[in-house]
Amino acid sequence: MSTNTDLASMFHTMATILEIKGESGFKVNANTKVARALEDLVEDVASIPDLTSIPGVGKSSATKIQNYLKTGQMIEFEALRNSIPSGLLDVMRVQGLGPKKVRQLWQEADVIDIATLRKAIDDGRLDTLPRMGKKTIENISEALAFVETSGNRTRIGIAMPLAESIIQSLQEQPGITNIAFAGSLRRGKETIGDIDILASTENPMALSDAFCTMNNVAIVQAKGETKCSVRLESGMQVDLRVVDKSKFGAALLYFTGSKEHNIILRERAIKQHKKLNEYELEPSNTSDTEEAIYADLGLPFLPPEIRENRGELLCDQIPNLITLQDIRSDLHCHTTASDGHMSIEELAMHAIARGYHTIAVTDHSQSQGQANGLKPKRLLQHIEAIHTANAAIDAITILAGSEVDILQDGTLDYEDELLAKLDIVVASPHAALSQSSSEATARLLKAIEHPLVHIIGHPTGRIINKRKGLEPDIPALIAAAAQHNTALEINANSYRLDLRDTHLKAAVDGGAMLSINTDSHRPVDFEQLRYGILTGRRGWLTPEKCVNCFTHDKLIAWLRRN
Ligand code: DGT
Ligand code: CA
Ligand code: CA
Ligand code: ZN
Repeated sequence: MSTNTDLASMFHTMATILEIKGESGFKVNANTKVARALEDLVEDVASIPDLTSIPGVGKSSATKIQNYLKTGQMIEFEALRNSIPSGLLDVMRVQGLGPKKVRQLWQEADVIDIATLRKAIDDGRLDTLPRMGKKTIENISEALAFVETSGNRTRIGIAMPLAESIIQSLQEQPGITNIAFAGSLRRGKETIGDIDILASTENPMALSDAFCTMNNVAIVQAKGETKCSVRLESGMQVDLRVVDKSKFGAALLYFTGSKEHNIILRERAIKQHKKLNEYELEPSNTSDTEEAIYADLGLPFLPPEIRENRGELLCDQIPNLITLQDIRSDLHCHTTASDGHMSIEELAMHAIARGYHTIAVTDHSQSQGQANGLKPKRLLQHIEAIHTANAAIDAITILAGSEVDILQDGTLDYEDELLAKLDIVVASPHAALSQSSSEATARLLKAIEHPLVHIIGHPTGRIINKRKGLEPDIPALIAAAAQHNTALEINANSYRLDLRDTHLKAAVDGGAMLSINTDSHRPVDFEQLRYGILTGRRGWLTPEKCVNCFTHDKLIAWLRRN
């Protein structure tokens, strides 16, 4: 379905560029309309014989779409993109800058990208522009700093604890009846644009005062009884919306999104001659909870993580998505033998405290010099030590494993004879992460097909906001993993979340087994499991498909499958 999304984003971009160029509202709207129509489309656009049958798509747009489907290119899109300085679209990423302001900055202050915007602010060029007050320039400067330093999206591992602590502190306020976070955070996305908090209270003033004076607030951008916006010192933007208690469900549903999910829900309501918006579902009296609204629309409760318009309204039964409680083992962890900070026994104690029946010790292999990877002789001693600890501790099974490097050409970092002595083998790529897609595919396929490999650890090696990682042919990997009964990992660490949600959904649909592991090096790392679970849920993962949810005996049988 990515064609629909790709095309929608192209039409949105064309609308934006036309607006930056000062073209007529009619032209801009026509493109926006097509973009929205493509976003709403349930079936693949390529499967529709007559594109003008899509509401909002006229003859000329249909031709553009057809050409794109045929050639993978859209001449009009390329031409438009080349008609303005390419950096102007980056300037659009600065919070608070829309196409009209960007046009003004471009035409009247020679701003063509992020760098020239900063220069224009610094040399005072903006001070004399009309409709550009001191406060506006300050806000732009603040927002720009965020784009310059951290990109504009925050890892969920940062945003989630932040939102939870904000909610915890606001919960104490007098008169609060409901408070929750919504938005991409509630949907468990790997990165968060801003934090959306929703509350009902009998004392709105007390709540907005408390919110705007939290000690990590850098600037208050808006303060009212129904909406407040602040930017935290970390650069994170947080919005608070206050709604009537009787409408809390409708508002929570709306602000949880995704936008795409809202659109298909609203259409369903319209078909039933009802009206759904951010305030309520009309005409029924069901707006206080999400459950009631879904039920009224003839739907089961849809977990926030799958509200992405990826088929959630179309399936007969929503699968029983994986939860934290389903996890019974962690199969990728490090000790002081390589670059971890726990002994084998400490690792075991943490796993016991979490109620696991099994923990795998998987230290790094020999070529990971900087991580103190184990040479074969040290690995043999380590296996001994792990087996001894396992015999001494009754409450848990400790598996002797390795996180063996998948070398550039797909061979593994130990001989098969040594790998065969291990209870579990997690094979991961660490180096050569910028090789070509076809090389990466061949490399990973070789590891997946290897009879001694159980799990492919963080398959692409990406680091969120920092490193793209490998870009293998994911469907090919999934097919091979399903065939060879090799599990693909969701590395729960919020820097990784690799496999990512969309790949994971394909893996689930493709019949591959998955494994959610924390890759713990320190005790606190175990806490990252929740992000792996959220990602799993976003990929529609059920416990049956996740080896970490197996009973002890089933897991051991799976490990010995070859
Ligand atoms: P983010 O913050 O970029 O990570 O993503 P979200 O999903 O949190 O988006 P945000 O913060 O812009 O808006 C929160 C929710 O509000 C969003 O998920 C759906 C809803 N929403 C926002 N704008 C629109 C809109 O134009 N149409 C509809 N139907 N819903 C919207
Ligand atoms: Ca948001
Ligand atoms: Ca927001
Ligand atoms: Zn690791």
